[in-house]
Amino acid sequence: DYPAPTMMAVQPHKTAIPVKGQSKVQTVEQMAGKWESFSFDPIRESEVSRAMTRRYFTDLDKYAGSDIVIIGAGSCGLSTAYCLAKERPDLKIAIIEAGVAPGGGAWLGGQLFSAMIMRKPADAFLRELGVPYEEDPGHPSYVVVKHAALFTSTLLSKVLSFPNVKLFNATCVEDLITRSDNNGGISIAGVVTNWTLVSMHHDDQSCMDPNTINAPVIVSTTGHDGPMGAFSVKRLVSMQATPALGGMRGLDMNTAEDAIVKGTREIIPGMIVGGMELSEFDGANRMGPTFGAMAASGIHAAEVAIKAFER
Ligand code: AHZ
Repeated sequence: DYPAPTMMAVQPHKTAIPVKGQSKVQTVEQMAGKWESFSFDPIRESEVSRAMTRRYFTDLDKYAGSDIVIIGAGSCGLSTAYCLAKERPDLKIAIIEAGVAPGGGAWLGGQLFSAMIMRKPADAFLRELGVPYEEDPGHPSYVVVKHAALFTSTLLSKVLSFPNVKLFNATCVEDLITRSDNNGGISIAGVVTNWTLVSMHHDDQSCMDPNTINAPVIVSTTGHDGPMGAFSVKRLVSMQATPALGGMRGLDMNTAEDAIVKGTREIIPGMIVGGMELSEFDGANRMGPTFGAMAASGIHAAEVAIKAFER
């Protein structure tokens, strides 16, 4: 059997390019027309397990002390991650996403419709990412991305390409790590995590204690209330760190988008809230299927997070 690799030997980001085995095939074109003789390079099954687990556990070790944790990989959280990672390649940024699939509600434009509407001036973020869009003739105030998934997959792939970002998906933030000050206030010192499947079964399984990530700054973008949404602001209320939530209000695109972008801020020391989670805290309107505010709130959240980190 092969010896288990030591933690010291693992360099996850330097092994991203596949090492050639026995295969003579170098390009896709060279595969064509040779299917009779096609075969994969040989592999031992346990190698596959080790290749995955040693990287995952190395990342768990590395990001147990993160610089910034983003909770929720929806359109706002991913926009925050992109801006943070681009601006500060020196920071360790962990993204914790409860779902298996990151992206939150941004895989469709609204209901089951494909097109994603972005009100100007958030079209600047599409140009930044290189996402193609079209103008709607006679409607100069917004642009249209032909499929919301084109925006979300482009943003996600760019975020995941940054070497200083780790996405832990299927992982849930189930509590906040807090510190008390002498005046009865609290500040944030990280997050408490668990596998989402475990978090969903605390009532019918024996206790499985969670894991922790320390970080001086967290950005919470868990969306508006729902099965898991508005997690961090609801937790602040239950620990009596803030008064009752304002509660998200009805749909009004014109007030909602400006309010979310302007209101993106640090609500207690070390915790920045952006995207639709903020609508629950502030009692702001919802905007429905227009996504410019999620991108702009992410840009704003990244700016506030860097200031908080540098304090
Ligand atoms: O799975 C959630 C989703 O991907 C994740 N999440 C929630 N609670 C979590 C927890 N731990 C880890 N405790 C958690 N992850 O957070 C993500 C939130 O994404 P979203 O798309 O729901 O929120 P957003 O604020 O990024 O975008 C909102 C998009 C909306 S909602 C809306 C309306 O209802 O009017 N309009 C827009 C544009």
